[in-house]
Amino acid sequence: HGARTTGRGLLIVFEGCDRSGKTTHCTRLVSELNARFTAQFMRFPDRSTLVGRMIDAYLKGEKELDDHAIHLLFSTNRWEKVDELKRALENGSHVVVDRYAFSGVAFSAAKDGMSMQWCKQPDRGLPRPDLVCFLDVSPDEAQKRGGFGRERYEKLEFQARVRQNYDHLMDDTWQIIQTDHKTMDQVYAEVMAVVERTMQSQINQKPLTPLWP
Ligand code: FDM
Repeated sequence: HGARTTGRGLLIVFEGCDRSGKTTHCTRLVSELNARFTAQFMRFPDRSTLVGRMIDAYLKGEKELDDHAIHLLFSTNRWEKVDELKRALENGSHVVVDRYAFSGVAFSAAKDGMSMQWCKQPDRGLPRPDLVCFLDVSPDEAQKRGGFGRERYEKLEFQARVRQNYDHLMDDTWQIIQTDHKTMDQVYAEVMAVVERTMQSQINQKPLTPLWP
């Protein structure tokens, strides 16, 4: 059966600020991986669940929630999907995830009075990704790409604080891909290169470990 994986699939997470191109590259990666393996797409927040609908209302400004409460809902939204996620990986499917616990911490901790340490706690124990693809975009470039939409966090100064928080979450599973002044295809080629490298390093099938060490 050729290139099909025999062990667990890879957990590949995409992170980055708004307008970094995460969703575009996630979608393309899933379809290209599916030509050679089995791959599945997930995204957080998953707005289709009951909890996800509350998050959606919050992001659209239709609902007010305490900063701690919305943080815990974002985390709950991941925990309600963790069985599905683990099952897919154990069945040998790669899973490509558009935002994960790192967004949870980077965004919530950008608010006054919310510490990184407090924010990390509810996501402790989630499966740790094999690769975090961080798509970096400068605020200037993000503006040029059509500016920000109307959702709650889509403001320049807030995004700058989020970007700083990401710096504190990076470890050796992260690959930073600069997207400024590059075409979609150029960025995608870099994404594919780091995914291929991760596949090589996962050839001896390291088991899943929990966040955060
Ligand atoms: N976001 C996303 C959070 O604040 N916490 C989280 O845990 C997650 C997963 O939700 F502004 C924020 C990030 C973004 C918003 O994300 C919606 P999408 O990717 O634009 O749907």
